[in-house]
Amino acid sequence: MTRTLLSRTAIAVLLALGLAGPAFAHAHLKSAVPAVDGTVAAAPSELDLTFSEAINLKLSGVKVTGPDGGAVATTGAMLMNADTTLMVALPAGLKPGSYKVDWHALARDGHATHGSYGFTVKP
Ligand SMILES: [Cu+2]
Repeated sequence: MTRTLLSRTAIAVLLALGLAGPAFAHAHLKSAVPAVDGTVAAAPSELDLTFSEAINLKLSGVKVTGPDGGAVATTGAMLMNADTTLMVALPAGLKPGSYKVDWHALARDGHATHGSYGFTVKP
């Protein structure tokens, strides 16, 4: 009796773990505009970061560093595409050079992820 109950519990736990896997994935950066490590001919007016999962706007964000090492002010962060794409506006007329984007994201399962990439604005 006890043994049957234990194995039933074990099976239930294994099933729950197996089913929980895909539903509780972390938010990984899938793509970005401008592209990760890409070069653009004109100064972009916004950044779009698309994640593998829906993210929490208040607990996600980006820090952009310009060619001179200074912080670039971003504004108007919002989510699109069923909350998987984070969009932030950039100041007009970004100077040519290399930019670094440090991002952090909180997925709906409560897991935080972060990373960084660069993009270049052509002279
Ligand atoms: Cu997760």
